[in-house]
Amino acid sequence: QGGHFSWDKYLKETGASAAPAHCFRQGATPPVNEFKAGMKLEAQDPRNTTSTCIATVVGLTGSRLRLRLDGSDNKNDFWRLVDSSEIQPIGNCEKNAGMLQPPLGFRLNASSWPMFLLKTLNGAEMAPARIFHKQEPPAPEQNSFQVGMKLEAVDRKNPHFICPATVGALRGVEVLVTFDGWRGAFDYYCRYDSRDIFPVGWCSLTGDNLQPPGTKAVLPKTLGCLSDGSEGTAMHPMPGQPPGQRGRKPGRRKAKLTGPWGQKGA
Ligand code: MLZ
Repeated sequence: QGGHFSWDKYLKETGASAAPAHCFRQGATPPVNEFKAGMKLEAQDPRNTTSTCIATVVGLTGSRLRLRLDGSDNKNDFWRLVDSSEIQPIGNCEKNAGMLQPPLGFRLNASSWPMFLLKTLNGAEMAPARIFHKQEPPAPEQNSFQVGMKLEAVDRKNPHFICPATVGALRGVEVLVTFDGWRGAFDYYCRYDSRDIFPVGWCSLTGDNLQPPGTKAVLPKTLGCLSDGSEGTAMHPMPGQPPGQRGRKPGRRKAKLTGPWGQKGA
């Protein structure tokens, strides 16, 4: 739970502060996850958001579900919070006069979809309606993030990971999520009310495994955990670093991260 990373120590050492809870579109306590692997539900196809598909819970992590669309492959799993409005009990689509659709990349001939649907639902364990949450938490009225605030965020390139991050910039209703220790390689802009960003401490409440920061660190010069001037144990160089914007130039004053949050990438 939370690995060896300690926000307490990290915030002290970085002199940063956590974005207050009211900035986020997340409840004060994470939503209870009563789903089980194997349960089926309806989900919007993330690659074709007008389609409602059948999905199977293939994993659980904290308040999130790892979902796989029935009839799809195992390369396009996606994660949703249990209180996401993008998941519904089976039957909801039909109730609203909709039609269940094959996922983008349906592995069979389109004409076999009706029979596939019948078979996939026959005898399936359907997630009961009572374990769904009635609604998503309301969005805060405005973007009240500030540059420099810390948070926990889904790494959208590796969406099973939630990682320590910092608000890098603000752009109207958008927030630049920058991942600590990764020199920009995983950064993205999202709306301030995105469900992919969480207050500091979220993962320790849900039981999610918060990843430690990377070792391609952008650290204040005064940081107590900088030591011998050698490169840390980062996995590989990060592409796309705009010169002079973030981090150190290669070959200059490199930092080794020896803090209590560990040194391993993933
Ligand atoms: N170990 C992998 C994943 C990095 C995840 C970073 N998250 C901000 C890599 O080095 O690509």
